[in-house]
Amino acid sequence: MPPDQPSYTLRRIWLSREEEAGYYYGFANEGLWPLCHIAHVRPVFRTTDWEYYEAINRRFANAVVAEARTDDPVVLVQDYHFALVPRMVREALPKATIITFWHIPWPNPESFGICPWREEILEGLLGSTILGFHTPFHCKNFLETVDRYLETRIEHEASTISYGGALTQVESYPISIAWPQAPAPGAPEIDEADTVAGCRRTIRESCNLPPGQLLGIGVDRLDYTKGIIERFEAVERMLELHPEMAGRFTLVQIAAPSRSSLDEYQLLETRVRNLAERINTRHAGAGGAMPILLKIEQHGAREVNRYYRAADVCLVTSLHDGMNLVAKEFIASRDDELGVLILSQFTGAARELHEALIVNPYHVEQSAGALYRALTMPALEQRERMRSMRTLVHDYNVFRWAGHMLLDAARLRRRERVMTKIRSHSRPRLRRAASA
Ligand code: GDG
Repeated sequence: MPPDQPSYTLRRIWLSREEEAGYYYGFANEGLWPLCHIAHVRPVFRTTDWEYYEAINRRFANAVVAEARTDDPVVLVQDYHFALVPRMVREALPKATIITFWHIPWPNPESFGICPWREEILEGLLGSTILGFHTPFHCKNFLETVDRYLETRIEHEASTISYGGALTQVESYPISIAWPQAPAPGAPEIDEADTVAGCRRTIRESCNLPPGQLLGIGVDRLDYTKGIIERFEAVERMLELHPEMAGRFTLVQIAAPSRSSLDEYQLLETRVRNLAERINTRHAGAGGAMPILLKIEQHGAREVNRYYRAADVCLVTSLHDGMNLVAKEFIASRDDELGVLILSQFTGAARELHEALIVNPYHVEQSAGALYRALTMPALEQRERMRSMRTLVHDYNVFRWAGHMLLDAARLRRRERVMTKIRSHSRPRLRRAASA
């Protein structure tokens, strides 16, 4: 992979339909996903799903162990689908350095305690050498959860957990994106259609909107954690408070279908469609421009980028989100230093992007106010805010994220090697002392 420029080998692990339903849709996405997000959707736990989850985690762990070329490989485990893999790999390869990254929030101990297999999940994760979360708050929740349900020794200052004689370092590593590459010297000029002016023009044309239309953009998987309903309600409230905006403002909502075989997701799609229709009927402008253009389909990455560049405001209103990369992608796309980001306080990104308009998505009036403020913000203020956020996302990009974890792992490996050496030097001396 990637096929046109092979640089690494991807090994696929095959699942049957029943395994996919139990392991992926069931335990991972009807159990762990709602369990870890405060979005008021009740997690569903079934013993059969758990059994699939264990079996598939075992299958992946076995594949990793079979790929290992040394007895102390570095293994990276990604996300909530693989909570048991770290311990399974650790049992087969005790000297491995296992870095696990949990991409979603970690809830408080009471919420996590709902999971009937909470001890097993915690034990699984504590097979890791390093366990990463997006924010210090998620780390704190994890430490408190372990403290509540397992017999361990926790060093809060060092953020380590000692369990069964092994140590796990719990750290925050806020994820980011790859900063777009600047064109190489002498490279041909970028296509007119991809300039900000070109994107503004062609996106409005393709959406049948007038050239001067104020445009908002939302890009999400169609998921109940993303606050799409609350976003639409904020648009409606803004139009009620500022009727002069009717017909002048449109929110384009890209909603990529996701986990659509699950009931909660089908229900959400119906609610989102109905609400958009109701708001459009009530608030369509005189010229016919709708307040909400709902696009429930997968878009190409270049296309998504063109929407970011065409927009006046990007709305990220998640009810709970580990990080939220859309916020960072929007910023990276705006080399014109314009555009306003409205960002939910319940995202990891809000811990870093202080110059966004931070909102509580449950507070409709507040979000509506922020939307109006964004649409009327002077260019000078937009530029100040955008410039500062661009510096941050440029500097803390995804390579820093990965590099930071790998450097920490290298430090722990070095320490372990030194300790092994010291132990092997001191052993003969201890034996001599004992015999004397
Ligand atoms: C999890 C955590 C954490 C969306 N629609 C389309 C499309 N997208 C892309 C966006 C963005 C990505 O999907 C969504 O990323 P998020 O970070 O917002 O959210 P999750 O998928 O829930 O990811 C999250 C993340 O892991 C990383 O750790 O930030 O908190 O929940 O890149 O652009 N991309 C394309 N077409 C679409 O229609 N091409």
